[in-house]
Amino acid sequence: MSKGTFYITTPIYYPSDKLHIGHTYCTVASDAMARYKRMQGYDVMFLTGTDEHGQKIEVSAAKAGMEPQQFVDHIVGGILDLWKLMNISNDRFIRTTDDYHIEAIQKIFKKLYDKGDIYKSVYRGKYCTPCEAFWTDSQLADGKCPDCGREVYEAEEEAYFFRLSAYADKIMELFTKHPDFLEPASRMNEMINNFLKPGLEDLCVSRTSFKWGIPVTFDPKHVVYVWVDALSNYITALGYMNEKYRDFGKYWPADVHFVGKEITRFHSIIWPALLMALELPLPKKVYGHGWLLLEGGKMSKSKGNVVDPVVLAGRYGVDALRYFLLREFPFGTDGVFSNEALIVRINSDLANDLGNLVSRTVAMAEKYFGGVLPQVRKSDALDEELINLATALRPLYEQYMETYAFQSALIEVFKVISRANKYIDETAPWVLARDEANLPRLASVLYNLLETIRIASILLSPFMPDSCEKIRNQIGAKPDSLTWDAAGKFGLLPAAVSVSRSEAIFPRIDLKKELEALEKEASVKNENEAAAQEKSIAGIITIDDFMKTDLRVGRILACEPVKKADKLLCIQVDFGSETRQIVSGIAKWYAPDDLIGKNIAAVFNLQPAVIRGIESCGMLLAVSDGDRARVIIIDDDIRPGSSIS
Ligand code: ME8
Repeated sequence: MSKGTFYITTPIYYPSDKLHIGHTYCTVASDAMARYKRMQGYDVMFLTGTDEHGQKIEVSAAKAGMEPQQFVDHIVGGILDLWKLMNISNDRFIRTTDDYHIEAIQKIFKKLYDKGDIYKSVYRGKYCTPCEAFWTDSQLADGKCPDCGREVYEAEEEAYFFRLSAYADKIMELFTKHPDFLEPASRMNEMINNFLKPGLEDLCVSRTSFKWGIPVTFDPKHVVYVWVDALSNYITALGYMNEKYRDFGKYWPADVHFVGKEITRFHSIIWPALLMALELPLPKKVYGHGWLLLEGGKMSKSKGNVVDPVVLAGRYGVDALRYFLLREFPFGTDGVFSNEALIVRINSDLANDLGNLVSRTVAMAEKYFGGVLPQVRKSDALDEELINLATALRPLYEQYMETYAFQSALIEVFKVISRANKYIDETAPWVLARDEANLPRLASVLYNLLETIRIASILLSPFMPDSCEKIRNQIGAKPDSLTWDAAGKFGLLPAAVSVSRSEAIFPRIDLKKELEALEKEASVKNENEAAAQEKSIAGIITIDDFMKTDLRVGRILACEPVKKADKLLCIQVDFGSETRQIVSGIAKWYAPDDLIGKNIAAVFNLQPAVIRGIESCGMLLAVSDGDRARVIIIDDDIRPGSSIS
C-alpha cells in the first residue's frame, strides 16, 4: 500500500549542448531521492524539463540561422539523452514550449490580471540579458548583475507588473513561521538580508522587446517574463489550468523543489508569492544546493579537468559518477570538483571497500562450498557487532536521507561495509576452511557477510541502481529480501543461499596513468580549440564569439571636430542608461551637425581607448563603400540603449 505521495522537482534546464557535471548534480540528487522514496513505498512524481523561452534563446537561434523552435528541439534531444545515460528515473518531462504549458501560462497570467495582482505600467530598471533578470539598483553588485557579474542595461518600456511588494509581509511570515521552508538555513538568512529587508518591489512580468516567449492573450505584443513561465512548470506539469494531465490535486503541493543556490531567490520569494496570488498551497520545501566549482573558478571555464558528464560516465561508469557526486560533496555547500578526487573516491570506496567485499565473499562461498552455503551453522561473539551495525543502519540512513544529507547517509553505509571487511580479517575464513570441523562456522561467517551486502545493496540502490542490481544477482537475493522493510532486518537470505560470481563491478583505476591520459586529452582538446580559434582568425567565428559583442543603439546628442585631427569627430552618444563619448574617423564624410539627433549602431563593450588625447568609449558602426563611409542609421523611434542582435 502506498505511504502517500511525494512530489520532487529539479529546475528546468536552459537548452544547452554544453551541460557539464555541475548541471547533472541536481538531477542525480533528485533521482536518488525519488528512488529512495519509491523504495519506501511512496507514490512518487519526479519532474524535470527544459526552460525554452527568452531573449537569450531567440538570439542564439538567430545566430545559428534557425527558428527558435527548431533550435530548442535540436538541443532538447541531447538533454534527454543525457538523462537517459545518467539513469534518471523522472516520471515526467516538461518543455515550456509544450502546448499545454503555453495554454496554462496564458490562463495564469489572465487570472492574475483579472484579480489585480498583475497591472500595466512602465518599466524602468536594469536588465541582465543572459540571466533574463530584472534588478533594482540596490540589488546590483558594483553596478553589475549580482548573479553573473555581467553588465546590466537600463530598460524602459510599457510592461505588466506583478504585485510582489504586496506579498512581502507574507513571505517574511512564511520564513519566520516555517524556518524549514527554505534550506539550508544559510540560504534563508541570505534571502532575508539581501532581498526581504531592503524591501520587495513589484516585478516586471512582461516584455515587448523580443518575441520568443508566451504571448499575453489580451495584449499580444507582450510576452510573459520567462521566470513566470518557468516557475509555473511545477504546476502546469501536473495539469493546473490545462487538460493534458489530471494529477494536480494528487501531487500538489510539492514536497521539495531542488534548486541551485543562485536561483533560490526565484523559488523562495517570487514563486511563493505567485502561488499566494493564485490562492494555491505552497511547496513544503525549497532546497538550495551548492555549486560544483573547479579549483580557481567556475565549471564552465574548465581547462585541465574533464567536466563533460558523457565522457566521465563513459570512462568510469554512470553509477561511479552518481555515487561520487553525492558522496564527495555535502549537498548544501559548494564543492571543488577534480578528476583526481573522482578517481581516488572510486578506488577507495567502490573498488576497494564495496567491490572487494562483494568479490571476496562470493569467491569464498564458491571456493569453499561450491556456491551454495550449507545449512549447519555456528555463531560466535564476533558476529554480534557486525549484525548489530547492519541492523541499525536503516534508521540512521533514513534520518540523513530525510534531511537530504546524502553524503552522511552514504558515509553510514560505508562504515558498515568497512566493518564487514574487517570482519573478514578477524574471522579469517581461509584458516577456518582448512579444518572440516570449522565448516559450520565458516558458513555462518559467509552468511553474515552476504546479509550485510544485501542490506547495503538495498540502501545504495537509489545512488547506484545498476550496480546494486549486479550485486544482488551475485548474492542470490530474491526480490522480497530487497525491499525497504527488508533493509531493516538481518537474516532474510535463505539458509542455503546460492551465489554466482561475475566480473568486478568497480574495476580499480590506475590513478597516475589515468591522470596522465586525461591531461593528454585535455591538451589535445586545447590544441583543437586553439586551431579552431586560428580558423576563426581566418574568418570564421562561433556564435559564442559573436555573442561577446554587445551592440547597442545610441542617439547622437552632440558632435564636434577634434582639434588638429582632420578625420576625427568627437561625439556624445545617449545609450539610455548613460551618455558616452566616442571618437570616430568619419569627419571626411559628415559635418558635425549632420548626425545630431540620429540613432546609430555602436559596439558598447569595446575597451575604452585614448585617441589624440581624448577618451573614446565604444565604436560607431559604419559601412565603407569604396573610399566613402556611411554611418549605420537606425529608425528614430528605437529607444537608445536597445540591443542589436
Ligand atoms: O537556472 N554546480 O537553468 P540552468 C551545481 N532555467 N549546480 C549547477 C552548476 C554547478 N557548477 N551549474 C549549474 C536555470 N547548476 C533556469 C531554472 S527553474 C524554474 C528555471 C544548476 O540550465 C543551477 O544551479 O542555468 C540550476 O539549478 C540548474 O543547474 C539548471 O541551470
